[in-house]
Amino acid sequence: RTAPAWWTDAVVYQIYPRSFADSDGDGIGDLGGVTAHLDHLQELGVDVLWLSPVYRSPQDDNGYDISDYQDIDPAFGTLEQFDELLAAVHARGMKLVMDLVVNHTSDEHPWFVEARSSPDSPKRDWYWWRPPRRGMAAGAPGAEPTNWVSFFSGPAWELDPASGEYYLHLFSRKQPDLNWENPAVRAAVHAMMRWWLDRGVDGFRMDVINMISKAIDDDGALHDGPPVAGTPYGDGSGSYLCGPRIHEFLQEMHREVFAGRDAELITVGEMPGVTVEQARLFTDPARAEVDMVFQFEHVGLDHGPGGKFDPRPLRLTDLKASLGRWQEGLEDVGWNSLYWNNHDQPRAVSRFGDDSPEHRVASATCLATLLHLHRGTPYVYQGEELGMANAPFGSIEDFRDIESVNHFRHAVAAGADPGTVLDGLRRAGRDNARTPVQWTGGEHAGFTTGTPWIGVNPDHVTVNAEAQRADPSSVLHHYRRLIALRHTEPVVALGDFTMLVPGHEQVYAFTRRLGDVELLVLCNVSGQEVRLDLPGADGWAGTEMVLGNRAGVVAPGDEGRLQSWEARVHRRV
Ligand code: TEU
Repeated sequence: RTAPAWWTDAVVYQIYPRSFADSDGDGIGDLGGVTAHLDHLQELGVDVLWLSPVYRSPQDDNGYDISDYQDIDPAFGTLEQFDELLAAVHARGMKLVMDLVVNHTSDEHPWFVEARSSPDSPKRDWYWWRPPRRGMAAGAPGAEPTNWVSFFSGPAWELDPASGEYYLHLFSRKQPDLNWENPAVRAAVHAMMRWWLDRGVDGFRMDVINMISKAIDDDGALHDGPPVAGTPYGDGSGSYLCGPRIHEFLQEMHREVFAGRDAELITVGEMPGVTVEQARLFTDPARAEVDMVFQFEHVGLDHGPGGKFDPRPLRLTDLKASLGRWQEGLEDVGWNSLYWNNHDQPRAVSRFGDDSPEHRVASATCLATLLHLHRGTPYVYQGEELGMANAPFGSIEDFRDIESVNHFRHAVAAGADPGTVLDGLRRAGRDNARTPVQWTGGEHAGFTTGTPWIGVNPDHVTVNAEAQRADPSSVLHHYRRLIALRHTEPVVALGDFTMLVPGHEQVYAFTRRLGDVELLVLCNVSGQEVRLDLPGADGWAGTEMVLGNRAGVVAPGDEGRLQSWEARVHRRV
């Protein structure tokens, strides 16, 4: 048995640079802002920083549309500033992971510019070009090569009038999909990745990496998917999620890029729709693909019949069943990543907790404890460590995100009530996670001296890093304690996981065990006090409480009483 990988007891912190900190007063966060706040991250205790894209980009999707993989966007700084940041991160004993966005490029990337210039261009086949549907005129309604809907509303195909052909874009029309069937595309991506590793970066978070292999016929044809209710489109995910060559492509990437140096690196594949069974294959070290994946099951449980913008209440029992199945599924092979939110998801405290003044701190720290005590590598999204909440967006003009803006336009054009659509965006829109990090209670929350590119949440007056640094009972201090616990107590990283009371509607409870050491984790995921008899929890009376989020000690014999949103970790040997 080999020693556990270094990242098993690591905590990763995600930086969305645009919204982290602005150092030059243009209202957009930048690399200088990250460098200036490394103390905050070091004090938090995180081991790895994952930087959302900072490459040169027209910023149609805030940097997930890349026009030069080997340069920094001027809005974020320069390559020299990047090198300074990397050196500063390493000097503090932390690592830096880049976002790798290679399912698609920007339509302004020279590869695509060349591909578009002529059907005879040698780069033409680097993307997915197809003629109109048989018997239909280019541009006619429904003439797209397949019926696939784009993630950002409307068809996943854009007509290029010059050639009369369409190109595929699963995301925005400014994000054409690369054709991974072409070996030259793969070689170019591998070379670019090696260039970053040679520069000193410590790994990659791979954007929608399970979409790079598309199912095609022998003659190259792509196929329609089942209809999507309420739209003229179809769901193509059966053709592009974990497609036929995905494992081959990832194994090839590992051989070409990571082989020989993977022990020091961390790789995580973002994989919408991935199942536990697939994740076992992707993360089995013997297969040499990726270290861990981001799965989406638990962040889909509150999607209603109308999708993510039609949320429904989450049942705690469903959450336990889902997370529990992932714990079990990856217990003997592979590894989990653990997250509540990121730049694409609403804020955790607003979604899974309660962001009212009465419950914000307790629910944010309860959720944090619950997640970080699972087996897997936890990811903290910027501001989560402060209990930052969803934003009180007014009108559609307050939104910046292409997904939200497009959804509003399409839904309203299709006859939906604008107020209802806005409610959905307020609950689930990605901009909730993209308001500036709240450093102080002062102007623009200390994020910028200029005009922020998106509104600052007015609650920064009370919720901010400066205030929390001075308050030992703050969300920030709780995250520090949680992260420190993972670093000092091996059972947190490596212990077995056993779910308790799976049918309980309020309490999320489990044990972890490594050798003789056992932890009991009790979380009241509700605003009401609860008293429970824990089957299988005898022998915990009077045990040491190593972490808790509510004041007071537990009286012997009263272990089963949990205050609203209380979370406790007990330890015994
Ligand atoms: O997101 C992939 C993804 O499938 C979704 O989470 C997506 O953000 C959207 O919300 C679907 O409804 C990744 C990035 O994280 C995201 O920011 C990018 O917009 C997207 O890929 C395209 O690069």
